Amino acid sequence: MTLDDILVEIKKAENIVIMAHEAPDGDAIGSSLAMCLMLRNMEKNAIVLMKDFPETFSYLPGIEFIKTESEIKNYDLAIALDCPTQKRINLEFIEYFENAKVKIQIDHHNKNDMFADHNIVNHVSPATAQILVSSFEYLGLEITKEIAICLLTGIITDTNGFRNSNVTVESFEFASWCLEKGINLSSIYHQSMLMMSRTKFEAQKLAINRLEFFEDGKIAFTYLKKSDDEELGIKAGERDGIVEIGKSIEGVEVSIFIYEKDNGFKASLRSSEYVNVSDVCSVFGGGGHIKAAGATLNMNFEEAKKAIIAEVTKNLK
Ligand SMILES: [Mn+2]
Repeated sequence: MTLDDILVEIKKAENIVIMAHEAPDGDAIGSSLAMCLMLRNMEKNAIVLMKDFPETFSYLPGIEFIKTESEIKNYDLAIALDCPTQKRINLEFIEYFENAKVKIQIDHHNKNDMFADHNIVNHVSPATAQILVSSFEYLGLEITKEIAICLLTGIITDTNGFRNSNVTVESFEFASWCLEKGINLSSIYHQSMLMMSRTKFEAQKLAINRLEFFEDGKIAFTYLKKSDDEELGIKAGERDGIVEIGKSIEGVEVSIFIYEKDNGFKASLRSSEYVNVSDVCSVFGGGGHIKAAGATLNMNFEEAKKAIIAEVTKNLK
């Protein structure tokens, strides 16, 4: 299960399907498109199966290879990116993963269940895109300008704009290499991190107004309900970044953001210094990274709020 084995599998395959976790973020989209463009440069028939990605990412090269359905049923190779467990692949696409002759996954999540035939998992990498940078370099595959823009987007978004403590020397080295290549880093930073739709702004405004502090200001909590989605017209990705707001406030160790889904609430957690929010989320069957994690709470609002705050409080000590 080395990178060389993966290259062998890629060379053998003709039709390749790529997918990432549902509700795709910048790393999921950027990594998928980078992989797709690389495979197409190798004369492979590759597509990305993905839906509900934020429109602010439509500047990414290769966006035309993102499809929501596939004519091919049995792919030679399926590649899952940025996805810690098979369960997080969009249900509509899971059959294409299951039916593929060979399955590969490349990921950086803390609790990955090694669900593929070949698993490349690096917990300390800040982004799947960054694993792809070193993998492509190791395999001697050319990172074109288009591919680099996708990879850079993944690294920028998953490090929260180079601000999270997961950022590494390699993140900056790649950014610097992109600058040397003439890529407009400032414009990509702006489009991937700062640009927001009007609706996203309204959602943030509402979440800020509702933000409450607990445990002497060490916990920040806010939420959005389904009725807010309907009222404001909130779409996929437009809740991204809300959880970061609480984390930026002085004295806050853990920021919690929950939003209503069909069967309960999805919780997003961020910590600043010492709380392992991946552990907190695993109590509810979720997971993620030490300082950024999530879980689904199959409860009503009051129960969900109480349960998640109680679990975080336990971990503050
Ligand atoms: Mn990621």
